[in-house]
Amino acid sequence: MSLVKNTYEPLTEKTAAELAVSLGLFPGSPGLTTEEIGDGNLNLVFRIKEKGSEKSLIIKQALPFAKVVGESWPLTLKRAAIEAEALKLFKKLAPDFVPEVFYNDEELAVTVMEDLSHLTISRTGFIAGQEYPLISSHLGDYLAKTIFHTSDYGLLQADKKKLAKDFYNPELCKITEDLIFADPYFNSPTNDFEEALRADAEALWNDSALKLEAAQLRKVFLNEAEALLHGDLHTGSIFASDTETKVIDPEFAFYGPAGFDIGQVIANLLFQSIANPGKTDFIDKHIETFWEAFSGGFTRLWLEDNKDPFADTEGFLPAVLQKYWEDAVGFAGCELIRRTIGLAHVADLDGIKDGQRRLDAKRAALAAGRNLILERRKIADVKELSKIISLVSSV
Ligand code: SR1
Ligand code: MG
Repeated sequence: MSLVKNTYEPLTEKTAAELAVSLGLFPGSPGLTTEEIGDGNLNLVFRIKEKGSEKSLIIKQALPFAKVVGESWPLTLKRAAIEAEALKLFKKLAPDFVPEVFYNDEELAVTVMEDLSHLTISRTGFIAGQEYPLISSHLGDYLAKTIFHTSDYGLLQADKKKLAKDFYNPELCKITEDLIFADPYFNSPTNDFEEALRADAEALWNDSALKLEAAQLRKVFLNEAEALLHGDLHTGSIFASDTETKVIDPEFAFYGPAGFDIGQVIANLLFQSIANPGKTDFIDKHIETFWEAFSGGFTRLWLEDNKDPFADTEGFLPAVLQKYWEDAVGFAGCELIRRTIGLAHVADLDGIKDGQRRLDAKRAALAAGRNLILERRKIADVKELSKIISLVSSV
C-alpha cells in the first residue's frame, strides 16, 4: 500500500494488516487475521487480530464518499481527524465511556483504536432483547462531563473559542442540517419511505405549524455553540454490555446546542418503546435515569467548578437545564421524524417484520415526533414525555 508515500487510498484487509505491522502494533507476531466489519453509513472498519492470542485492534478509515449512498455523494476525509481528536478529548473528560485511540493519520484518514468486540452495538442488543441496566446512567454521566467541561461554564473563554475552531466541521454539520433539519419537511429526493406512508409524509410537508417549529430548532442547531457535541449520538454509536458503555464514532463532532446530543439519546431509546409497546415502562425508566444522571452530574460539576461570573445567581442553573431539556425534547422529535421518512433509517422500526405493525410503529414515530416538536415548551419532565409517547403508540 501507499503508506510510504503517505497518500490516501482505501485500505483492503491486506493493506490494513500491513499498516498495523508497519506501525509496530504487533511486534513479533506469528501472524494476523483481518476482517472488514463496517456496517455504518460512511466508513471502512477493520478488526485485526493476532493469531493465537487475545490481542486485537480496530483500524477505521473514512471513505471519500457516503457509503450509504455511493460515490455520487462526496464526503470530506477531514472527518477522520475530527473523530480521532474528539475521541481523544472525550476520553480525557469521560474516560470510562470512550475507547482509546492508539494512532491516527490525517492524510490516510485512518484511526487505530481499541477493539470493543467484547461489547455489542446497543441498537442491535436492544432489538435482541438486552436490557443494559447501566447504559442510561452511563450515558447521562458521559454527557454531563463532556458537555459541562466544553461549555462556557467549564472552560475559560479563550480555551472554548479555540476548541470551537478546532472542531469546525461544516461538511458533516451540513449532512445533519439537511437530513434532520430540512429534507423530511419537504418533498426532497433524499427522503425514503414505504409507499403506504406517502399520505403521512405529505401531511407533514403541509403542516405549517410543525414546519415553523422545525425551523426554530434548525436555527438553534445552526447557531448555538454551547458545547462540543458528539453530533451523532444514536444507539448505533454506542457499544454496551450489562456493565460497560462506550461511545464511538464522533465524526460529526462540532460546537452546537447541548440538547442535540441529549435529544438523540432520548429519541433512539424511544424507538424501542415505539417498536415494542410491551417495553414502554422499561424504556421510560431508562430515559428517566438518563436525564437524572445527566442533570445530577451536570449540577455537581456546576457547583464544584463553574467559571461563569453568574454561576451562583439563583435560578441560573435551573434555567440552563430547562433550556437543555426543552431543546432535547424538540431535537428528539426531529430525530423520530427523520429516521422514519428521511434518508437514514433505524433497524428498530425497519426490522419489524409484520407489515401492519411496522406501519403502525412508523406512524406512531411520526406522531410522537410531531408532538415533541410542537409541545416541547410544555413537556415538563420525563413522565409527561412518556404520556405523549403512550398516547400516540396506543392509537
Ligand atoms: C449520509 S450519512 C446518514 C446518516 O448516517 C450518520 O450516522 C448520520 O446519522 C447521518 O445523518
Ligand atoms: Mg456514525
